[in-house]
Amino acid sequence: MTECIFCKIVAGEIPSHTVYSDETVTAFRDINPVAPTHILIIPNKHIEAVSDLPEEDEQLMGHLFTVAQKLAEEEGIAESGYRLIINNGPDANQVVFHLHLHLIGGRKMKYPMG
Ligand code: DGP
Repeated sequence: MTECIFCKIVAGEIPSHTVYSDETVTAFRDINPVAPTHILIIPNKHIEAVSDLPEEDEQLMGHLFTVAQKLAEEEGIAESGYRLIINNGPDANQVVFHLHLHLIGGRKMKYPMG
């Protein structure tokens, strides 16, 4: 798993602007933000995509969302709203194959995307 860029971020081997971390989850600012707040929330363990999520990690997925909720409060976007996105596979343009939840907010977004 050493070639995974997000595993390297978790390990502190490459720099990131980390905004949250605990034993199971790390969150850091996206290198290419599409909105004033754009944070990636990832499991520390390597899971490639939702398609590969083991049933035993259901709780871990829930934790990604409660971390998102906490970060949205900290970013001041809990009231104005935010979008949570998980891209899964080629048609969804998943680029990094380490499961991640995008937390995007701080501007009015188009519906359904953009
Ligand atoms: P996705 O299409 O869901 O796989 O999005 C991957 C996101 O990861 C994309 O918005 C850019 C971001 N990203 C890729 N490499 C790095 C990196 O090295 N550092 C940070 N902070 N973000 C990265």
